[in-house]
Parts: sequence; structure tokens; C-alpha cells
Amino acid sequence: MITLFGIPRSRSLRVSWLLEELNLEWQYRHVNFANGDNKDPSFLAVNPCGKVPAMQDGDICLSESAAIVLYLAEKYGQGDFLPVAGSAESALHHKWVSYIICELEQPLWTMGKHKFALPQDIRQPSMLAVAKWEFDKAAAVAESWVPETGYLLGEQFTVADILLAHTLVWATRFEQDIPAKLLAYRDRVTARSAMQKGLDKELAAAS
Ligand SMILES: N[C@@H](CCC(=O)N[C@@H](CS)C(=O)NCC(=O)O)C(=O)O
Repeated sequence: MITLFGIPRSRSLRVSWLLEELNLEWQYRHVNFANGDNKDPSFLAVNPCGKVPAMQDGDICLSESAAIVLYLAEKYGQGDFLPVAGSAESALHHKWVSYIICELEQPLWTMGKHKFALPQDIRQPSMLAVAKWEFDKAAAVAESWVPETGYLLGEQFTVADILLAHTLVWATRFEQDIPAKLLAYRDRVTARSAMQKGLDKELAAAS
């Protein structure tokens, strides 16, 4: 059975959401950082970086949330959740995945690191304004690209939708201004029942 290691609402939610979309059997292991679970040798054997999410599927141990969802969609998606390789839609999908991780998530996580994640003596409060400037700039471009209706590639719901919607949920939690079309897109996509099912399973395992 597939095992997902995570923390509720972290990037592991991208994976639990897709696992529910795929209707797979899977189990969730809550990695409690406060208890030092992230330094436990059994977890480090799965992800030597000690970060979540990580996933074990048989002999395959994988970290990096984008890599995990792309792997799962390729292996179990039966043609859904990803466009046909080599198509124009696939080119657009690649662009979105890179843009979400490099341009939208990166400034948000910079905020997170300098607010709470880094050791206190390393944090630089001035980084918050820099990261906000970067996020606003990237969000304005995403706003111009995102469609008024449906998903990023039109009718087909794909892995890129999970990555973007989750990143926009983070943006709200980080109290960022989100342009109107992106906001409507986020609400449309997060209304899918699989997201709530994935989150419920994360929360149940962590309680
Ligand atoms: N690029 C990685 C980032 C993973 C990451 O930084 N996860 C955070 C939680 S959301 C973490 O485990 N941080 C602990 C640490 O940095 O030691 C991904 O997308 O999976």
C-alpha cells in the first residue's frame, strides 16, 4: 500500500488530494516535527532531507511534492490528470508546474521561512517585503493566464490544478492579496470533494 508522510495542510495535501482523486488505497503517517519524527532513522530512510511530503510505493521512495504527484498521475492516472506527452497541452502543463513551484510558491515559502520556519537568529524580517513584491508580480502574471471557467487546460483537471490551488490556499493563509480571477479559480478547484477527503484523512491521522 502507498504510504504518504506529511503534516496536515502542508505540501503533503497536494499528494493526499491526488491519492483521493485516483481512488487508491493509501495510508498517512503524520511526521510530528515537535516529537522529532523528522529525525527518526525510519523516516530519514524514506527522505534523507527530513522534509515532508515523502512517499513510499513498494520499492520507490520519493520526495518533492511536484515529483510525487507527477509520478502518481503517470503510474495510476490511466490517462487522466495529465495531458498526452508531447502535446501542446503537455507543454502548457510543464510551464504551469514550473511557474507554480518556482515563481508563486517560492516567495510564499520565503515568507514562511522568515516568519516561522528558519531558526530565529537566521530570520530576516526585511525579506517579507521582498517576498511580497515577488509574489504580487508573479500572481499578476498568473491572473492574466488563468481561464475564467474550468481548469488550467480547459475541461481536463490535471496535476497542475492541484499544485496551483494548494499554493493559492497557502497564499490566503499567508495573508496575501490574490487577484479576483485567481481567487475564483481557487474556489472552483478546491470545491472538489477529493481535496476535503484528503485533508480529513491527514487530520484524522494527526489527531
Ligand atoms: N520542495 C519540497 C519542499 C518540502 C518542504 O520544505 N517541506 C517543509 C514542510 S511543508 C518541511 O518539511 N520543512 C522542514 C525543514 O525544512 O526541515 C516539496 O515540494 O516537497
